[in-house]
Amino acid sequence: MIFEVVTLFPEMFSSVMSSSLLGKAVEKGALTVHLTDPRAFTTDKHHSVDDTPYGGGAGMVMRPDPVVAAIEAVEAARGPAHKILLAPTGAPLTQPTVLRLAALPRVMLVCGRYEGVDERVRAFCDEELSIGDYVLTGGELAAMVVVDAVARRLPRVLGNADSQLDESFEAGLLEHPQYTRPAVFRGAAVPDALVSGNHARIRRWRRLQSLLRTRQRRPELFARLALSDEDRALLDGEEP
Ligand code: 4GS
Repeated sequence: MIFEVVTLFPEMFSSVMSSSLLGKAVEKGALTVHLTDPRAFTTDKHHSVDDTPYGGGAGMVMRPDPVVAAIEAVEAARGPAHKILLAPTGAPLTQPTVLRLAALPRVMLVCGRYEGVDERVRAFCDEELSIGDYVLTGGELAAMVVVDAVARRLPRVLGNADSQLDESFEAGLLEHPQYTRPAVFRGAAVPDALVSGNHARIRRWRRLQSLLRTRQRRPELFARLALSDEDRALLDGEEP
């Protein structure tokens, strides 16, 4: 899949895109990332990409003309893309959204800077996503989060082992606890079920842990679950 990133700071992407799993995905050709700098589309002698807000106030706003010129140049050069603006006003990024994006051939990520982008840029994008309720200095880190989460769901990027690991989250559950050696660490032993060798018992233990954790830590996710008869039986056994 191809990501088109529109950013005033393309250099921010180099280490992330060449490291570990993402680097391998790029080497294999499973993932391509093109970077386009709106500053290259400025027409004034100072190459201005920001300006003061109409109506006054602190900070600067990203001008719409260089951003929209960059968006249009990318599509003219390489074809249409599903265009996403990263901003705190967007819909929250969730794993279902990640899976939806992983099925698209070309996704454009538009990164804002300063106090934000001119409102008129939104009309040139297909959707707006937020990575969480906090304020970043730019949309670049948010765009890298999207690339990372989407890339690991592409065929040829990870082994199936990992797709299975994600299934609980994709089903709206938190992951169960994980353990590796040593069997006892600073007095804390690995739970009996996991060293029992009984695969049905292990599966039930993990399922119950996922359910308990989700109910405890993310009640809003738990409320939306469609519990199976086995889920109810596991939870009933926990609280007689
Ligand atoms: C986010 C966020 C963000 C907002 C960009 C202020 C610079 C900044 N983008 N999810 N202007 N949270 N963007 O904080 O996506």
